[in-house]
Amino acid sequence: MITVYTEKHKLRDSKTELFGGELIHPHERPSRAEYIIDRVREVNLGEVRAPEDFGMEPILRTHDAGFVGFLETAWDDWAAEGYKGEAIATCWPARRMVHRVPNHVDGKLGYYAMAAETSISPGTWEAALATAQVALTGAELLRSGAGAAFALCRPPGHHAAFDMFGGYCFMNNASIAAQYLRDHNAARVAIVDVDFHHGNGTQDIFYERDDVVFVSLHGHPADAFPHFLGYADETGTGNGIGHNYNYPMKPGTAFAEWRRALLDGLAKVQTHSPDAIVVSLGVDTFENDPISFFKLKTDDYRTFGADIARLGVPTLFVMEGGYDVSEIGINTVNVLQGFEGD
Ligand code: SP5
Ligand code: ZN
Repeated sequence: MITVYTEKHKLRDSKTELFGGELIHPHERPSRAEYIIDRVREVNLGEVRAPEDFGMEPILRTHDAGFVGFLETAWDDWAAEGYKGEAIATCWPARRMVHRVPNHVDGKLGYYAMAAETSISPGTWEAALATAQVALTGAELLRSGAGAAFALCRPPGHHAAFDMFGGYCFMNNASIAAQYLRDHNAARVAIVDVDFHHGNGTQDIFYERDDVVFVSLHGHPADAFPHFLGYADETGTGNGIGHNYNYPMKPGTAFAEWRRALLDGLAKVQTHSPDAIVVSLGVDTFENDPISFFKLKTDDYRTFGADIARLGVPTLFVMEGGYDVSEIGINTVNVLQGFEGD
């Protein structure tokens, strides 16, 4: 299968992540994509190609224009204040406060952030924009007849909502790709999110819709980030009722149980007969992942890649999380090889 990749991901190289009360070297770092592209090349998965430029229009089908404008200038606005560090939100429109967009960058950061661990650094916007184009290029490959494609996105996207960034994410690459497919002949699309974390952003974007089905397997929000979305009783609203499926699972969940949830979710996907599937592919479900608590092993990734292939629907894989270990390359590519049956 074709991999879409650009070195522009390296422009996202934040120096800080607020973690355990410290500013640490971020888990979401450039070496992640390097491990993955190295493995893609090592196993000769297929052609690696650069993204095309689809401009802003398909991004604004998914994200709020004010939010995207904020991301574009956030670093410059922050630097203009004379602050010494990276841009981190420190205040929020919490319960019973007003949700109006402030003028000051401190207020804007709180308005548009869903979490504080994700610092905005120079180059963040350029990398986020480039990786949205990677996802769109992958979607265009499906539109033009490919049975599968891999969008090696970085930074990841599934925590980014209509008008929020956070969870290491800025724009929702998988959602932008799904919307592109909807706008180009796919009547129904399913997004299957196998990242360890709940895809709160993706759920938010499609929650009222019946044309994009969302299935997410994740650490239970009572125990895991993003903590405030991802319960099993979140099933959609309005036209979207019955089109959102969450599978929260407890600490220590191993592959047998995880796979039962996946197969259940894939059966739900089948009942909606989608024309295309977008897989939000995080491999932070791995037993050695430093911030997660599922227990998947390297061979399990091949097994579930094959499970997804059995649906027989054109599938775009969009990279999400998976941290700090060289196995993220092997595990990610195992899914793709399992899908291809080799
Ligand atoms: C795309 C993606 O995988 N984003 C993940 C964002 C997680 N951010 C908050 C992490 C807080 C982790 N707490 C871990 C406790 C480990 N003992
Ligand atoms: Zn994750």
